[in-house]
Amino acid sequence: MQVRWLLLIALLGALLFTPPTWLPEPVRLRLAQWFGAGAYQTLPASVRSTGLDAEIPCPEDLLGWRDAHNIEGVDIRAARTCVADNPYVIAAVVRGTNNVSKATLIASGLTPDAVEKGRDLDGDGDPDEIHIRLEVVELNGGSAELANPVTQFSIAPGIQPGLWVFAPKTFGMATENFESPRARSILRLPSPVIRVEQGDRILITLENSHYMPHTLHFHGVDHPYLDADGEGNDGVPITSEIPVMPGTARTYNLTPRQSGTMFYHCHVQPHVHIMMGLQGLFVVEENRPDNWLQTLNIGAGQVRVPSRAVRESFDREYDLHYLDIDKELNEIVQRYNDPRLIIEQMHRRYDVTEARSDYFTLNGTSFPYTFRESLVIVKPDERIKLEDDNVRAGLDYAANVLGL
Ligand SMILES: [Cu+2]
Repeated sequence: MQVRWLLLIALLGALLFTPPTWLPEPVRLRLAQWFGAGAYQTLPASVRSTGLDAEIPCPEDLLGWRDAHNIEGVDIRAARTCVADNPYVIAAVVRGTNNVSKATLIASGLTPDAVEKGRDLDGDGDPDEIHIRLEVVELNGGSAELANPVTQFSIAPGIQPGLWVFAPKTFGMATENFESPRARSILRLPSPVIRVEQGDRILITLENSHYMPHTLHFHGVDHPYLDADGEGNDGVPITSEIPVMPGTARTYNLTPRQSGTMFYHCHVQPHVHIMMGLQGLFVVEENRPDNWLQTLNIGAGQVRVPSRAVRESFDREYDLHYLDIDKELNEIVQRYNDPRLIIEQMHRRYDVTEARSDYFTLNGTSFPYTFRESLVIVKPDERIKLEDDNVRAGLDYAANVLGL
């Protein structure tokens, strides 16, 4: 009798740790996330019981996210890095979150309206009406109840500066499971790369889920100063508009005519909000027939569904997002919980002319995590396209701080 019970418990345990393949995909993903071998072992050193455990340099790819996939008819290339993006997110943003199955949507964590794709206006086989919804998420913020920051995103082992990021609209919890304080993979630094096609009619709604006012400003992207209703469309308070207040939303609209790599960011108190992480790449791809784009690249890095124009001339494409972090600024949200005190410290006391670069990040992480997911891997004679925001960020920063 007892042996039978032990066998049953062992069998249940084995099922939870390695969910069988005949279970539906979303169920398997949930089991793997909650009970899988990777659920507990990759916590950053700062939240472990002992400080002596070493982190695994290259965690096992339990969910198979590194492999090439075909999901919803979308060919997603293999990632050669240790840590890769969720392929269900990629499939959902290529097809549109309004066009994929519920199973894919659930596995992606995105809401049905996160990236809506509509009509094909020029009849060339791809959607030209795109509606993106972004929220604002705080990572590594302070909590009156907990000793460690919430929701955690480590830029390097044990290094968790306070961050604000634009994030795609998601459902469910911000952490990866009930036990873990870590942010789920879709919520991270940097803000997602937004990728659109020349001539697309783009609507981008900022749903301000944060306790501070923010806006969206599309730097270098060709867009009208006011929208069709005469409302602010440039994101610059107070000249163009009143900021998007906490709990409210505003939709910006644009039809970019020029292709290129641009930059988007919040324009409220930009000398600090941009440096907190509210900035991302905005890439306008050349118009091609049947050009289904990876509208969001979460965490930047390899573009696993490159555009037609990129595939014509390059073997692979990587987005490179650089951000340097000043501890003095980024720790403010960990030291204070009252938004009034955060505003006072950040907007009045913090002196940006004395800013220091304590950490440098590439695609949201610093060494040694850059080895996990930011490597650009090249074989002899390959042609690789690199999209990078370094010059844009520098110019934009200078323009904002020096009033240029
Ligand atoms: Cu802001």
